[in-house]
Amino acid sequence: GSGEKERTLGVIKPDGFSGNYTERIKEVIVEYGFNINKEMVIQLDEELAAKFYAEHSSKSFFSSLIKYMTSGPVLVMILEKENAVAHWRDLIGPTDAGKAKLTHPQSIRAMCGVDLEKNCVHGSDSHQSAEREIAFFFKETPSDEAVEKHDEL
Ligand code: DGI
Repeated sequence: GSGEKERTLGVIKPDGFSGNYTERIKEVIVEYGFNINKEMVIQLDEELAAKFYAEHSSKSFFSSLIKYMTSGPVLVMILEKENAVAHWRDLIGPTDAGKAKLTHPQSIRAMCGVDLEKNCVHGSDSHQSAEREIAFFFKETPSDEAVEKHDEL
């Protein structure tokens, strides 16, 4: 197509990263025509994880989600292609990785996720949240440096 490129935020969560799924996931990303503009490995602390998932702060699963997201390093990526937000959501599959194995066996969550919480990867759910989440992790200055608080490991 001739449409404009769009960016989205992709995250390989602690189980995916420590489970050595990173290379396979990156192969899929490249196969499907995404460009990985930037990437960074970071260990989230509770404060950052809670900010990232602020919309879920009142949910019963929130503390468990924060514990999971801080259990090891994550790989954060800016993914670019036409229609990147929707396409990445399609590729990762449904939130519940257990269900994904049944209904979307080709999806990334089916490949490396476990259940409704440990679902291996994140994808922004809209163009607006993609830009907000990219700004959350990456300081976009001419020097393109990651923000100080998110030092690379
Ligand atoms: O955008 P998604 O990651 O697909 O899903 P979401 O924004 O609704 O939820 C964010 C994350 O929170 C999700 O990836 C896993 C976790 N989560 C969502 N719903 C539940 C949940 N974790 C538990 N334990 N129980 C839930 O109902």
